[in-house]
Amino acid sequence: MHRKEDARFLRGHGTYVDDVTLPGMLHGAVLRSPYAHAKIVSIDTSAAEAHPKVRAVITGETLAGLNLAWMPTLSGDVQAVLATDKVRFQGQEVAFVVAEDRYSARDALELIDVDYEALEPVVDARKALDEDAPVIRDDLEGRTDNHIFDWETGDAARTDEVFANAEVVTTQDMLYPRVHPAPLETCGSVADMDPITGKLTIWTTTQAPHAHRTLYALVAGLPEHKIRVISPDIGGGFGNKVGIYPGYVCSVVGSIVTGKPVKWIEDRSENLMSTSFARDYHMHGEIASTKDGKILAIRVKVLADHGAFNGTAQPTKYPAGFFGVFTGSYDIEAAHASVTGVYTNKAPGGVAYACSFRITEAVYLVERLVDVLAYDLDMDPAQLRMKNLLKPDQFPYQSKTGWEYDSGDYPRTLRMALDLAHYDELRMEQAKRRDAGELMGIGVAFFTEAVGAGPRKHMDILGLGMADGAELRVHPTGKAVLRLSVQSQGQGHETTFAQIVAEELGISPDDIDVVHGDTDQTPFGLGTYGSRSTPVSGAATAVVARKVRERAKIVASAMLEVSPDDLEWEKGRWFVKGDPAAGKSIQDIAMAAHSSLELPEGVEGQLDATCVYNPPNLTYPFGAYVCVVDVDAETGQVKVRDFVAVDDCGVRINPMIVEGQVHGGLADGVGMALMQVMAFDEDGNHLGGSFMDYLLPTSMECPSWRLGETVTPSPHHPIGAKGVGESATVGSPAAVVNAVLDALKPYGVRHADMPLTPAAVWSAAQGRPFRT
Ligand code: PCD
Repeated sequence: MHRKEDARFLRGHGTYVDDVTLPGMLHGAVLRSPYAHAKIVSIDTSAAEAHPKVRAVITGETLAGLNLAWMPTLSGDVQAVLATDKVRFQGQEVAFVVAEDRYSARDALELIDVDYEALEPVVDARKALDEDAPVIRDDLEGRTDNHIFDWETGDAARTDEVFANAEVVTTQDMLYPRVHPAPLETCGSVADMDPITGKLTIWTTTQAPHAHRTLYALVAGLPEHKIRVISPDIGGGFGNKVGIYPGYVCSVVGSIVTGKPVKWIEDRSENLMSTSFARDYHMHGEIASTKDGKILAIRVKVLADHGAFNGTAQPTKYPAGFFGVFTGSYDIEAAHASVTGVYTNKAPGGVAYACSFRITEAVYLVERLVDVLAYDLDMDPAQLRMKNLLKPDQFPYQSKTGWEYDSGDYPRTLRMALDLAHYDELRMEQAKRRDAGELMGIGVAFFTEAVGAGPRKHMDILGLGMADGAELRVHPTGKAVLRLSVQSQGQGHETTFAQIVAEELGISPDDIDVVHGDTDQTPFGLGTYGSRSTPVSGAATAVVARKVRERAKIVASAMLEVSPDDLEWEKGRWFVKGDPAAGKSIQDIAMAAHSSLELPEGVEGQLDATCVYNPPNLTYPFGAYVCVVDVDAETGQVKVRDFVAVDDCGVRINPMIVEGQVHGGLADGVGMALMQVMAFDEDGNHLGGSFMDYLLPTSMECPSWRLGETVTPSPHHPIGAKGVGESATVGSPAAVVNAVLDALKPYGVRHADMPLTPAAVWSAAQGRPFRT
């Protein structure tokens, strides 16, 4: 089925936040810090206030008066909305100007005079805990260092024991560099405080409208029923739009102060420099095995750079997200990880950019370690994986770090990927090319993800449990409207969620309207990220449709004058067992439910139902990827020649959408592996503030993806579906990096960090003899 929403998107009729225009609307702009670390001595706003088109200038001091200068982050830290004492990263929000138009607002920023006293910045996370490192968060009482948290998982003693007795121990340091979700649409909001009703309406770029509303209520003390958050069409989220940014809060304050609606839309550089980054994990990994390649244990120490405020996104109990799945897809004896988080003078974040809370880092770690082990043992990396993959009869599988993988047949999926790629022939071709002095690499990666957060008893964000809802109304004529707590940013929910209802009730998906992204119109829920919409709200949707079906059964029994027990369901109708001609369609039943028909016990006069779904477990999609690259030995340029991706996300609701999701994620992976990094100089200047410096992959750098699929339904999901939105971003970077390093093997290169730019590849191979 084609995407219903494309009818408006392809014609340019989407409505994004920047398309919202209200009568009398004013425009806001943010003044940002040029320094990574500096004391604010004074701020003079008088010249800006005198600008004829300026209506208000808001500073940290203004906000402090309202008790809004600081706001909570997703991790229970606080973040400055507008800086009062110090600036702690380049691009930090310092003042907010509200003017009659966007240009005047920007012009007036230049009239604000801020006197800064530069301080030494902490740029390298590895130096953040040095004795003499400047303390970044002196706003926090009693703070004398830049340490945020220590967290560990697994069994340290048992892991040490297995390592001590292992025949082979392989060690590798690796960096998962700081990257950015970089959605095409930047962040923004239009805030409208109605001075008469006291109702605040915010159109905003959010992946979690309900959570935002509750937070505005709690933080600003506004009554929750007087706040309406509307997340209209969103031009990509990728985790960038989960949290609340200072600009959103400023637009709200701007509207309260001026009594007019205030629009704030970020530009590209602001988005790249100040909104949530992802990754930035320095990992020291170790893998123990037997001489013939049976993996026994994995041990890892991580130093996590969280920037100036701990704004990382994850359920409360998991300060390192779901990094605990770093044991990957393998049957091992013991595992242990420890993660230390530190502050640096960089933008806050640590969002799950196409990653269910640090799973991307975890998968990269284990898949690089397995390849490094293959290198050391001189084994084929595909065979080494095959030897160690979990077997189908081990599911549900209890991992050594406490995760219960729901279902899988890993060897079948890997075999399919290798077959599709013609793996054996590729290895033969590679041998020939190496003889001819050419660099060709074949990279294999296998991943398991944990998506669909989460069981409410284990998972919450800022105290809000991670269940999600769905409401289904069936109109008298049998058309339906489904209201969801999750919010699409391009994933196609208006199509797939209608398809779930259609499948359960036999109403055409075209007759089902999906409503989302408006807190006044939808049930409460925590929103869309971590590929949780299908696992959680998708389950709620199936359950709610089944409730409607059960109500319809009771109505049908009254219509047909038989007992409900004598009815049988076929898609779209209830009929009398043994008499298929005597039946009523769901449309007939909907009309009858609203008619004067005397209804039996169990229905009140309509079919509508609601559901809040509290998932019993996460879902565990998985996949096998094979990447083939050619590397130019002279320039270091990598060309991705072929890419095979076999994904298993359980039952696929819309195969075309799933393939689109995979295509997008694979492109993401090529970007991270080969060209993207948020770099900083030693003063903390951001070096990736535009798409000229922070490179996004285009079709030019991507091959024509070749996809395969296996289907292992999730046993606990009502329709057997697992999430898929982030799978390819999680699995592909390791495949690309493994391929490039496989190409460089003749030079004796065992590891090099992402991004493998031509310069990085070229220098990795320097000084090593290789026949040409
Ligand atoms: N599906 C189907 N089947 C299955 C699964 C799934 O069909 N089995 C489909 C659904 O329904 C949707 C999609 O597919 O439509 C997806 O899903 P999921 O997986 O559930 O997910 P979601 O929740 O919906 O979403 C989310 C994701 C994420 S998370 C991300 S990053 C990204 C992805 O999604 N983002 C985005 N993808 C995408 N796409 C687009 N277009 N855009 C965007 O933005 Mo995070 O955490 O936020 O970082």
